[in-house]
Amino acid sequence: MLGEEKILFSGMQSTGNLTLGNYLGALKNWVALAEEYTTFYCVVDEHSITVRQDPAELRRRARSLLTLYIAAGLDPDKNCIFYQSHVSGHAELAWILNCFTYMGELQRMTQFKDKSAKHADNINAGLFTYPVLMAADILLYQADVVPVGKDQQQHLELTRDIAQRFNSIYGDVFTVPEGYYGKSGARIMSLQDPEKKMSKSDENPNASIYLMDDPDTIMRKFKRAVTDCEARVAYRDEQPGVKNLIDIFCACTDRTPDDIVKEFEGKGYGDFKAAVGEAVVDVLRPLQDEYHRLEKEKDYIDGVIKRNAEKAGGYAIKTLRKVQKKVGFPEKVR
Ligand code: ATP
Ligand code: LTN
Repeated sequence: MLGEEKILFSGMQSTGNLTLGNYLGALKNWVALAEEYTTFYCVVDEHSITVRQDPAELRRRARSLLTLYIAAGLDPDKNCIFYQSHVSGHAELAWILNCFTYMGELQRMTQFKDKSAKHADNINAGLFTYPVLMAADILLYQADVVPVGKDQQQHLELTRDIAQRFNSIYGDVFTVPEGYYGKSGARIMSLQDPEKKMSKSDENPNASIYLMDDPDTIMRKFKRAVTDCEARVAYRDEQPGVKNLIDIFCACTDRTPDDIVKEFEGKGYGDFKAAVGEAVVDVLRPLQDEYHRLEKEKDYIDGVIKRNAEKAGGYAIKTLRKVQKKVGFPEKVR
């Protein structure tokens, strides 16, 4: 209940197919934390249009992502699972927070720099102010904790700065949130370039394991994963490809790097890669089965979408009204 339990907010963009990085870096932690908090798990579809999208495809992916949240183990009766675009408060608060965020702060964001390099033909203002909308998502629900992968740490720190700045002017309006970065899996790297994070928008399908990949595809991608010519399973920065595979193995099995290095002492990369592949297949199988079952439950999913949008909207409006009053917007005449 609000006021008793602490509040957790997190979200994912409905762009591309979810990868193992999204699962191990975020979704898996969401499930682990769900019991301890009042939770809001959002499909942040408004963030997705910072990059051009096909409308039908975006709609399909948003529903698929929402279904996947449930398939991963989040009970939609206990966790508020909803679409960002169904709660207008996100965009409304984002506008206000835009006026409390500096250009210089946004210019420093590495995700903006990366994405504007990648989409040089469409460097739109939304891409630039993306972190402000993310801050609005979080602050609207007065979240205490935000589980994300390490790549989002910079955005989360900006959210904290915006909250503190607003509070220092208007009093205690926002809870200042903490980031939560899981122990293992916080940064899963590309299987083809271990210096780059595994990303659902990577053009090379061999770089990522998609959550819906079948076992043969998974095994094949691991077989082809880039390693090195050391021919030794070791957990060290000089062997980033092998290190990443160990990280994946650990996150899927809850084992430690030491333990894995010992098991593969004197063995080649072939055996090791096959073992990592099998661990991943085992983790993804139940999730895929549940997803395919839920996909067919149209009325059930529709009900979840409707109920939870209303519930989220109820929380959001409280913060929004408070903020509007603080900044000096006239109250509505009733
Ligand atoms: P895109 O490539 O489209 O920017 P993405 O794969 O980075 O997308 P997001 O929707 O931006 O995915 O992120 C969803 C969540 O997954 C975030 O919490 C993010 O930190 C986490 N995440 C994304 N990629 C990784 C990764 N390689 N390792 C660990 N966590 C990740
Ligand atoms: N920016 C995040 C997605 C995101 C998010 C959020 C995560 C949007 N709003 C609020 C946590 C909380 C990303 O690109 N991964």
